[in-house]
This record gives sequence, structure tokens and C-alpha cells, in this order.
Amino acid sequence: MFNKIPTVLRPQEIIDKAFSRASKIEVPYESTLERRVRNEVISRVSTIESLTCNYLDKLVKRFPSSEKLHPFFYAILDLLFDIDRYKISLSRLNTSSNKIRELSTVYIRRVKGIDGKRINQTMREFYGRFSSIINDLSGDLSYLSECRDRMKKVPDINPEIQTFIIAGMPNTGKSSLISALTTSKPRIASYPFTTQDIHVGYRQIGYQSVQMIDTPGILDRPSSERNEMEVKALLALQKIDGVILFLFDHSPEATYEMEHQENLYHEIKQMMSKPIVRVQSKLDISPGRMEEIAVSVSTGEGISELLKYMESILAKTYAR
Ligand SMILES: Nc1nc2c(ncn2[C@@H]2O[C@H](COP(=O)(O)OP(=O)(O)OP(=O)(O)O)[C@@H](O)[C@H]2O)c(=O)[nH]1
Ligand SMILES: [Mg+2]
Repeated sequence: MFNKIPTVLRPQEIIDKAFSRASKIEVPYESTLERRVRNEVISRVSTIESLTCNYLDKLVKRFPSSEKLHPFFYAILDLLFDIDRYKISLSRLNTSSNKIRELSTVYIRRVKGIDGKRINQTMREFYGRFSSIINDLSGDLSYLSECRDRMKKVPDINPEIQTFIIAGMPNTGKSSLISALTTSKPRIASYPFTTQDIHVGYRQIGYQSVQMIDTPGILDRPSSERNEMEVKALLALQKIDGVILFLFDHSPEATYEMEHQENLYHEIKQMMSKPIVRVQSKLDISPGRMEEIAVSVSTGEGISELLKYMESILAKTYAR
């Protein structure tokens, strides 16, 4: 979604492109030199206009409009840059594109009406005014270029499809479970403000396509250990409609005691305000079945039951 935004050129690059294209224009034979010059200039002005306006319009169109963003992406972009400034910059591009169109109309009309000796001077005047409109966009273009770089790093999550978010303390088996449940190799996306990558896997459950997200570094720690940005990153995740599978490791190998795991569970349950399901992991090495849903990725035990359970949750959660 954010990968289709064209490169944002600097003002001088936009100007150079337009002028160089315009300078290549040669009008074929005309009965007089004056007619030729006049037609050439008209053609140059209109080429500069169409090339530049098309480019500016394309930028405005391809940068997603903040009003149309899914709340998840809005929340993420809000962390990455100033959305108000982004909006203003895009609207300035739009205004400038309109100004250039008006300017070209005015100058073409002028060139058609004036004395032959003044044609070149009028053209230079147009070039000057055109350049100054583009140069005025300098700050906006560089800001949008920065936004574009940041947008490229936004995780490639589809907030429209049904989602399971895997949570649990470190080492509880989240990544192993997502690999076991999803068909393809999970896609990797970076997530702002965390050092680790997000893993996104897909599969069919019943007739539905389901997305599963493993968010290392986000849903695996109590808030007290998160900085402000990480808390915001977590809250962005809240905007995705979905169900949380919270993994509990009851095995003797568990890195964290049950008390810690429970604390995180309650905290996430509160913060995320979405359905949350307790899932026991590593059943094969656990002293027994301690949760209603228990699985082992190693032996495959419980996996098909978990999938059935997920299917029933989907039916309940999305049957609106
Ligand atoms: N015996 C057994 N080991 C498991 C099972 N699931 C995961 N493990 C092991 O537990 C360890 C942690 O698994 P991961 O899937 O990396 O856990 P994680 O929650 O993604 O860990 P972090 O990303 O570090 O938070 C690995 O050594 C796995 O091989 C299981 O069902 N049975
Ligand atoms: Mg992991």
C-alpha cells in the first residue's frame, strides 16, 4: 500500500526535467520564422505545464490521503511523522499544480497576442514564474520525501482480514506456533520503534482467510518496561480487529514464572480490549494440561483442536 508512492524529486530536478524536455521541442516547417518561434514557445509552455502538473498530481494521488487511512495505519503514521504537516504539504502540491495550469493558460494566450519581438522575453518570464512556484515547494517536497521513506517501513499488515495476534512472554513458543499454524513462511515486516521484526502468516480456516501476527517486543513485556513510543506502537495494534492468542508456558523450561505470565496476560487483556484466548504451549514437556486449550508444536498434539476453536471464535466474533 505504501510502496506505490513515486520518488519525490527536489525542486531543481523538477525544473530541470521540464526545461530539458521543453528545450527539445522543435516545431516543423512554418511559413515564417515568427510563426515558428511563436508555436515553439506555446508548445514549450504547455509541455512544461503538462509534465510538471502530471507529476505533482501523481504525487498527490499516490500519497494516501489521511482521511482514507485505516485507523491502524493512521496510528502508525502518527508515530512516524506529523500527519497535519503531511496533509498541508500535499494540499500545497495540489494548489501549485493548479497555479501552474493557470499560469500556462495565461502565458499561452499572451504569446499568441503579442508582437513577435517579445515572444522570447515572455517565455523567459513564464520560466521564471514557473520556477518560483516550484521552488516554493522546497520544504513540502523534502518533508514528503522523508514521509515516504518512513512509510516504506510500515508493516505490511492487512487490517481488513480476520486476524489472530499471538502474545505471550518471551520464549513461550509464539514464533513456533505461528509457523505451525500458517501455510507459507511468515512474511517479515518491520515495526516502528521495536528492534525486532513482525512476522505475519496466513492460512485458511474453514472458508476464511486468516492472518496471524507475531509481534516480538510488543506484546511480550509489561508496560512498565516499555517506553512511550512502544506503548503507542502497542496501541496502534489495538486498532486491528482481531483475537489475541495468549501463550502460557507451564513447562519446567519456561523462562518466566507463572506469576509474570499471568500479570502480562491481565495487562494485555485490559489494554487491548479485544477477545483474548489462553493457550498453553509446549504441552509435550509440561507436567499436564493446565489450560482448556493446550498444544504442542513438537508433537502436533492439540493443534487441530486449536484450529477448530479458532474457527468457532471467528464464527462468533465476525458473525455480525
Ligand atoms: N518441547 C517443545 N518445545 C517448544 C514447543 N514450542 C516451542 N518450543 C521451543 O521453545 C523455544 C522458544 O520458542 P519460540 O517459538 O522461539 O518462542 P517465542 O515466544 O517466539 O520466543 P521470543 O520470540 O523470543 O519471545 C524454542 O527453543 C522452541 O523450539 C513445543 O511445543 N514443545
Ligand atoms: Mg519469537
